Amino acid sequence: MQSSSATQQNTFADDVLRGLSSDPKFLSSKYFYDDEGSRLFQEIMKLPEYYLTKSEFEIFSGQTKEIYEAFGASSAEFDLIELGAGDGTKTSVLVDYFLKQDIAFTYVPIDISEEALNFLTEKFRTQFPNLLIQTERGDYFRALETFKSKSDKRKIILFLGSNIGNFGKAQAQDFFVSLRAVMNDDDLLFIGFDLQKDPRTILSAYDDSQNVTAAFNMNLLTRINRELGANFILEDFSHYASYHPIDGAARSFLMSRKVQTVSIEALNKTFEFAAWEPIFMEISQKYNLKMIEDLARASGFEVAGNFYDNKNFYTNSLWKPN
Ligand code: AVI
Repeated sequence: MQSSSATQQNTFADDVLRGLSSDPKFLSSKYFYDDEGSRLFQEIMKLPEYYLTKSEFEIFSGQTKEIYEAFGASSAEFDLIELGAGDGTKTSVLVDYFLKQDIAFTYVPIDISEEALNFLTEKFRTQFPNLLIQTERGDYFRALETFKSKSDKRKIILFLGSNIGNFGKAQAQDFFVSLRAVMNDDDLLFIGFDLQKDPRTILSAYDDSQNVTAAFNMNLLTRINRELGANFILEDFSHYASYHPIDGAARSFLMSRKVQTVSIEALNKTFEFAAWEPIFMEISQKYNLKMIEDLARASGFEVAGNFYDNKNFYTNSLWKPN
């Protein structure tokens, strides 16, 4: 039997093979987050151009009481479930407020990464010694199912950080349909959506002046070199970001600056690149309110309320099953 890390390696190799054999070529942004990628994402969140994290934090810190009330958090004991552990900065604002209201709840971060869960648990245990924490490791749906068999309390599920934006439209709907299937009628879902706005504001969030986003994308080539024995020369690729105001999608590409051949040992294969051929790296979908409402309805939910930052750059949308 393969160890789980060997299995993960195969999936990575399979996905790289599929992506680089396609026309147009693509790589999945879910592989951005090795140690260096996670560090670079922390840097991105601090960039002046990357407004998303600041907007969501402003909502959480400026409207904590309103969010608490909308959750109906005082009525009965509940589980506060977070999909994707993150660094907990936004969630800690809610947790702090909830603890001060003296309500009974358990915080349940779910993540595929053991390290991310350990980091967050450590941080929250120090910050909130009285908080009940139960971690679930694994993919979101399986972990939710497992957790459901351990607790029959009402569930409030957080999916923050505009992570839904990294799914295409059909994939986003499939995701919410699957989530609805494991939710009870009185559970709630609280989602972070980045909103459509001045295209220049969006574009500069993905094309920052310090080139951190470029390094974040390039790091996936470094990861493929290291883990799959490839020979990508980073200088022969350049990062290109676009925003398309009709479909509301920001997209990142790595452009091959010249005709070149890259070989990947683990795949026993070479890949040809034409001059200025793109590798599609990531979608960051931006929403408007109609898109959010349509998506909720199509996935078996209705929008119970939206919370906005002062600039209307971002919304945290509260959905209930219908
Ligand atoms: C994690 N995700 C929501 C980020 C985004 O905005 O799409 C990832 C990212 N890519 C480039 N900058 C940030």
